[in-house]
Amino acid sequence: HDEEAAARAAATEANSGAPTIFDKIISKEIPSSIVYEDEKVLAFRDINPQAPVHVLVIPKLRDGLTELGKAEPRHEDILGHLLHASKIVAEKEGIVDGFRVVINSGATACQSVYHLHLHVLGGRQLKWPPG
Ligand code: IU
Repeated sequence: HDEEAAARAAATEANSGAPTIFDKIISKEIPSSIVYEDEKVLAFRDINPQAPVHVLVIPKLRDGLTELGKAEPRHEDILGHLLHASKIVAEKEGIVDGFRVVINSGATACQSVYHLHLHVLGGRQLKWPPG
């Protein structure tokens, strides 16, 4: 499949340390709709929203976290920080009573950008299981 080949090519590139588009979003070279920001993380609206609220929460420093599957013990603090930031985003967006946090890790899970990101989804009735 072309889509899978493209995802694998992106994964190979990212794992070689190549920057992703999220670096330009972090540096604000590419504008985004920022929902929350602190010294460690940035949360911005997904350009292709899958729900009324669809926000991506990312670490400002990738530090080898191209995907969750590459996490190491040194990443524990940032992983916790990202999860807590997701809750802050849900609160700010008015969906804290019902929302979903998703991490796609690897091409098989349809990860397309190789800089770890949490998807915060809500604002409608969500279905289970996801596709
Ligand atoms: P994924 O888990 O790697 O598949 O998610 C990547 C997401 O990044 C996806 O939902 C895209 O719509 C989103 N995105 C974005 O918000 N802005 C961009 O410039 C690009 C992708 I490229």
